[in-house]
Amino acid sequence: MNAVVENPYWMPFTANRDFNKKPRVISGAQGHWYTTRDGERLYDSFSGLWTTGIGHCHPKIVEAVQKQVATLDYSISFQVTNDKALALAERVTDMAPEGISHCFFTNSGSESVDTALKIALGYHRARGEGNRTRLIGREKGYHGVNFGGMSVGGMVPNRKVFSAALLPGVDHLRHTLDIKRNAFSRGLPEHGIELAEDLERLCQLHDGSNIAAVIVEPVPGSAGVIPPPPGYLERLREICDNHGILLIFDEVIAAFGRLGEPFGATRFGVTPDIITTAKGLTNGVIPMGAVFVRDEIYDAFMNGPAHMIELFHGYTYSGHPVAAAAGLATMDVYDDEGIFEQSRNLEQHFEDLLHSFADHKHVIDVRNIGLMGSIEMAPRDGAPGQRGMEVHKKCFWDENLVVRNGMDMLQFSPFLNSDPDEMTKSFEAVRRVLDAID
Ligand code: PXG
Repeated sequence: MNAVVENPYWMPFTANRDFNKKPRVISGAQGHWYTTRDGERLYDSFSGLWTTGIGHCHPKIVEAVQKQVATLDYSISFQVTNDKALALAERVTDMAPEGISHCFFTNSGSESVDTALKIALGYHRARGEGNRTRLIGREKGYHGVNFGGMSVGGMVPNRKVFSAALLPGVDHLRHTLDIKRNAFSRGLPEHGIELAEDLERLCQLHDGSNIAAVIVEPVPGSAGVIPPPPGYLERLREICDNHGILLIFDEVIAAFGRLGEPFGATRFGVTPDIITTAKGLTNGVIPMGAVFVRDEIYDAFMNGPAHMIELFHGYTYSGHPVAAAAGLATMDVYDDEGIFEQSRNLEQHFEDLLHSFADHKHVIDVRNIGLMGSIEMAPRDGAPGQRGMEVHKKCFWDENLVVRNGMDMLQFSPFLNSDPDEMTKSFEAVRRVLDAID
C-alpha cells in the first residue's frame, strides 16, 4: 500500500518512508520516561528535543496549564495583552543579564531568530544607520528553519534546496569544530580562539559599518555540541563593540539551565545584545519563545508619535496566555527545586559517562559542556548517517531508550534533574548497542 495513504502525517526532519515501515509512536510520558502506544516504557535521554529539562508532565506545570486554559484560553495579542504574558516577561527579564529588561514573545526558536534579525535591522535604521544591513552567521550554526534563520544558519542540508531563496548580504564565520586538534576535549577545547578573527576579516572586507549583527549559538547544539574555545566568545564581543555590530546569542538550547545557569551568556560571562530562546522557557509543554534585548535596543524603537506601532512585527500567538502560564510554572519549578544547581551538580557524572566512550572502536570524538553532550562516530564507508540511525533505532526497540542522532553523532541532553543511576544505565544501554553494531 502507498505510504502516503498509510500515514497522512508528513513528519518533520524524518526519514518518512523508513519510519512508516515500523513507526515509533509515543502516547504518554511521566517524569523521565515515555510510554509508547504499545505500552512500553522508554527512558528519554534527550529531554524531549532539548526542551523538557525538568521532566514530563510535572504536576505544577500540568496544574497551571489546566487552570489557565479554563480561565483565559486566548486573548488578542495586538494592542491588548494578558496578565500571564506580563508576569512572564517580568519574571524572565529579571533572570537576564544586567541591562536586558525587555523581551518579545514568539512561538518557537525559529520565530525567535527571525524576530531577532528583524529587531537588529530595525534598531540600526532607527538610529540612522540603515546602511547596516549585512548579517553574519557561522558554519554549522542552527538557527531554525525560517528564511532568516536558514540564511544565517550553516547546516548544509537545511540550505541546499533553498539556496536561491536565502537572504542576500549574509556571510558566515568558519565553525570551530577541529577534531584533529581538539578530539576528546572535556568541556572547552584548547584550540581555535584565532577563528574569532574571521569576524574582523569580514569587517575589513565589507567595512564594519555595513554589518548589522552577528548571530551564533554559544554552544552549537544541532551540529553536535561544539563548545567554544576559551576566549572565543569574548573576542567576538570585542570585535562587535569595535565596529558597532550587534551580537546575538541563539540560546534556544543553552538558556534555562542546560549550562547550569539561566543563560549561556551568564555561564560564559559574555553579554550579547540580543538573546533568542524557546524550548526551556516552558519546559517544552506549550510552544513559546522569547527574544531578550538590551535596553538601548528597546529604547531606540521608542521614538516617533506615541500612538504609532514601533515595530511592525508580531504573532497571533505572541504571549499566549496558556503558554505564558506554562512558562511561569516552569520558572517556579526552576526556583523551587533548585534545578539549575542540580544541573551543575550532574555535569561531572555526565562528562565521565560520555568520555567512557573515548576508547570505543566506532567513536572519533566526544564533546560536552554543561548537560549538552555528543558522541561522534565514524561514518560507514559510502553510507554517512547510517550507523547513527541504526543506533537510534536499536536503542528504541532493543533498549527502551530514546537517543537522538544527527547523522553519525549521538546527541545527549539529559534531564536537568536526572537521577545519576538512571543516567548511568542509559549510557550502559548505548554501549551495548554500539558493541552490537558494525
Ligand atoms: N535555534 C537553535 C539554537 C535551536 O537549537 C532553533 C533555533 C529552532 O527552534 P524551533 O523551535 O523553531 O525548532 C533550534 C531548534 C537537534 C535539534 O537534534 C535541535 C533543534 C531542533 C530540532 C532538532 O539537535 N533546535
